[in-house]
Amino acid sequence: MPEPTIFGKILDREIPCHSVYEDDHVLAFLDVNPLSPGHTLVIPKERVAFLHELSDDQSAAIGRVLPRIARAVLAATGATDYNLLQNNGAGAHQAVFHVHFHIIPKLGKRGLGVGWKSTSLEAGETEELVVKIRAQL
Ligand code: DGP
Repeated sequence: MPEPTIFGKILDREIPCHSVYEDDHVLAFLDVNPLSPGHTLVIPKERVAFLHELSDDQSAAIGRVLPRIARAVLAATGATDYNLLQNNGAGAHQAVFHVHFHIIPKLGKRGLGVGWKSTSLEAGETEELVVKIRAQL
């Protein structure tokens, strides 16, 4: 068995958290280092590192409650804007290798800062990618 992640330990009640929601498949709790007040983490109880490893059932369970938890965070903080962030892999800033969704209220300057350096693709690259991705689905 792999060593449990910090979120596995939270699920096992080995370490505490400020829980705001729980059901049979999902736990949500406040981030210990929030980018803004109300920064909440929503995790599946299934212990996998990356979103693409998550079962359809657990994906559905998370999808079902994310908007509800987001509404509660907005109502509690007074925020109207927020980011939903989900990092996969160390190169994509993932630090805890248990799937998690961040709900991050934008409150003035507090919240997620995004560097969005958009690019464009070479001629034909888009069509090629569509073919390749569709072939995998
Ligand atoms: P990420 O970079 O997407 O893997 O974000 C991991 C987040 O988890 C980060 O915002 C801090 C938070 N975090 C790490 N350890 C703990 C913990 O022990 N308790 C809580 N509540 N949050 C944690």
